[in-house]
Amino acid sequence: MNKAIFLNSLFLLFTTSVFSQKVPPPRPYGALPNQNQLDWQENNIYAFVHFGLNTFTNKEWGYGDEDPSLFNPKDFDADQIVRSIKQGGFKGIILTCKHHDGFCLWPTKTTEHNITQSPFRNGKGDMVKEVEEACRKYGLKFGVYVSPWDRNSPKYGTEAYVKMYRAQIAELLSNYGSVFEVWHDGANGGDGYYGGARETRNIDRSTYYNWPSIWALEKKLQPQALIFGDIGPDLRWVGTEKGFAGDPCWQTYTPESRIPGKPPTNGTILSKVAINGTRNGKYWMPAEVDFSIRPGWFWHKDENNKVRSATDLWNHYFLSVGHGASMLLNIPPDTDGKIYKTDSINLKEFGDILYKTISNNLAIGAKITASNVRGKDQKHYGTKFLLDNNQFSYWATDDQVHTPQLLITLPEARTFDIIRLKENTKLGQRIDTLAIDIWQNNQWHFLAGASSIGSNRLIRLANKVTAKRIRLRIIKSPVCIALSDFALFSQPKIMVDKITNNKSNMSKANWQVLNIDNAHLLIDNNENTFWQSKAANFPQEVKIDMGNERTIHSFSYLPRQDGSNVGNIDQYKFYISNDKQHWQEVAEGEFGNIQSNPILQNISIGKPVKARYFCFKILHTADGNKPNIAELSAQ
Ligand code: FUL
Repeated sequence: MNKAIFLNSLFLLFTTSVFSQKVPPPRPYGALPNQNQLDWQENNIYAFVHFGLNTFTNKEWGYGDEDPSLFNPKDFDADQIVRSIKQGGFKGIILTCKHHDGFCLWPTKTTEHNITQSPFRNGKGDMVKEVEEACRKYGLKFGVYVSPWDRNSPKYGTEAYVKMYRAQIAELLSNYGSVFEVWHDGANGGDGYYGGARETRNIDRSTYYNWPSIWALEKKLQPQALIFGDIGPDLRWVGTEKGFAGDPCWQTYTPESRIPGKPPTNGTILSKVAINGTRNGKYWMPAEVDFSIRPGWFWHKDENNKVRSATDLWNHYFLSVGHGASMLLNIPPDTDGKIYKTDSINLKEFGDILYKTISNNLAIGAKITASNVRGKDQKHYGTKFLLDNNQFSYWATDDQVHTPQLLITLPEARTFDIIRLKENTKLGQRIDTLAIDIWQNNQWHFLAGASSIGSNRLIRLANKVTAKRIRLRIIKSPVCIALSDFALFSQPKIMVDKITNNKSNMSKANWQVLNIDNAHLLIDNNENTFWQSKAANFPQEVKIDMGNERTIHSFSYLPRQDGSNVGNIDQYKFYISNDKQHWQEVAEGEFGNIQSNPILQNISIGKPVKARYFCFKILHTADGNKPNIAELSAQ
C-alpha cells in the first residue's frame, strides 16, 4: 500500500467512526423516577374496591365493634367484580383488605376479628385470595389497602399493635403473589371500640408506626410494589378526594415535612402543595387521584341513583391521568358481593370511549420537522421517535437549545380535540411550558398551552379543530428537550355533546393576549387552568385580540376553580377598541361575594357593541394578592 492510499484509508476509518458515533444523551435533570415508578407510567388507571363490614352496616367508618356475623355476601362473585372493572379499562385493583374498623378480609393469624368469624363460605373463606385469583385470571394487577388505624384492636396505641400491623402487612405481602401497590391511608387515631374500651386514643403520627421501617419491610417482601402514602414514598396523595389533580401537577414533590399523616377529617383538607406538586421538587413522587364512583367509599343502597356517569368519569380521566397523575377510582361491591348494574354499565361505557379514543392516534403518518435535533443525529434523537409509541425513545435537542419548535404536517387535514404529550422521564421532568398552534387561513393560530408535561399530559380542547399543519413551541425549559410522544385523538361525538366540564363553548382559537407573555391559560377554554399575574399592584390590564370584529353583549370572568381563593378579582373596568389605540369604557363595577362563592361572573353590557379588542382592567383583588383569571370571555 502506498503512503497516499494508507493515509486516505486512515482518514476514512477516522471519519466514519467519528460520524457514526452516537452523540451523548442529554444529562438527566432533577429528581428521577425509580423503576417501579417508570412501570406505573403506562398503568396509571386502576380501581379501588372498598368492601367489608361497612357494606352491611351501611356506614363509611365502622366503630370497630361490628359483629362479624353481619358479613354475608351471599352471591359474592370475584369474577364479576374484576370483569366489570376490566371493562372500564382499568389495569389493576386495590382491595381494602382491612379498613379502619379492623375487620380483615383474609384468615389472618393476627386477630380474631376476621373473615373466619363470618358466615362467608362457612368461615372457610379468604376474600383476598378470591379477588387476587380473579385479577390474575383477567390479567389485572393486584394491590392491597391495609389501614394503619384499627378501631377494633385492644392493642391500638401500644407497641404491640404496631407489631401486629407489621405482621398483617407481612401476611398480605407473602401469601398473595405479586402485589403492585400497597396503600396506606392517612386517617389515624381517634375514638373507637378498642376491644371494649370505647375511648379516644391519639397517637403521634410522626413516630408511632415508624413508617421508614414499614416501607423497608414492604420493599423487602415485594420489591416491585409501589408504596402509596400521603407523602409517598413512591406515590403521593393528591390532597383531595374530589377526583382531580392540579394544573400544573408536577411529578416531583417536596413535602412540607417527611412525616406522614393527614387528619381524620380526611378529604376536607386540600394541600396546595400536593395538588400541584413542586416544580424542581426534591423527590420523584407523582400524585394519585383517589375518588369514588359514588358519593361514599362503601356501597349504600340510597346512592344507587348517584353513580358517576361515563361522561363524568371521562372528565375526571383528563383531570387525573391527563395531568400526569393516576386515576384510582373506587368501585364498591354491593351487599350481594357484586358490582351493582348501574356502576357496571357506566364503567363499560367509559371503557369503550377510552379504548375507541386512544386506539386511533391521528398523528400517525405525520411528517415532523424540528428546529433542532441533538447533534443533527436523526438516528438516535430524531422526530420519528415522537410517533413510535415508546415512552422512552425520544426527540432531543442540543444542550443549549431550550425553546425549539416542531412543525407537524399531517398527511391530510384531520379533526381532533385531544393532544397527548410525554417526556422521557428517565431524564427527569424538563419542560415548563409549551404552546400548540394550528395553521388556518394562512396564518398560525394559538390553540392550547400546557405547563408540566412529564410522563403523560393530555390537553382536551373545548371544540374539535381540523388542521393539516400544527406547530409545537416549547416556551420555557431550564434544559434541552427530551420529548417522547406527540399524539392526536378525537373523542367520540357523543362525549363532545355531553361534556359539561367546559362551560364555555365559544371558540377562542383565534384569540390572543396582547400585552402579557405566557398568559394563554386565561383564554384556553379550560376552567381548571388559570393565569396568575406576577404583580400585586393595581390597576393591571389584560388586553385581548379576538381575531375579528364581533358584537359583544356581555363579558365574563371566572376565578380559579381549584379551591383556593387567593387573588380573586373583585373590582374591574371593561373597555373595547377597534384599533388597539382608542379604548372606550363600557362597564365598571364589583364582583360581590366572590370570596365565599367563586363562580362565573357574567356582566352584561347595557347596549351591544361591536369590537375586535377588549381590555379587562383589574382594580382590586378581594385579598390584595396577585390576581388570577381562570377564563376571560366576551360574547
Ligand atoms: C381514607 C379513608 O378514611 C376512607 O374511608 C377511604 O378508605 C379513603 C380511600 O381513604 O383515608
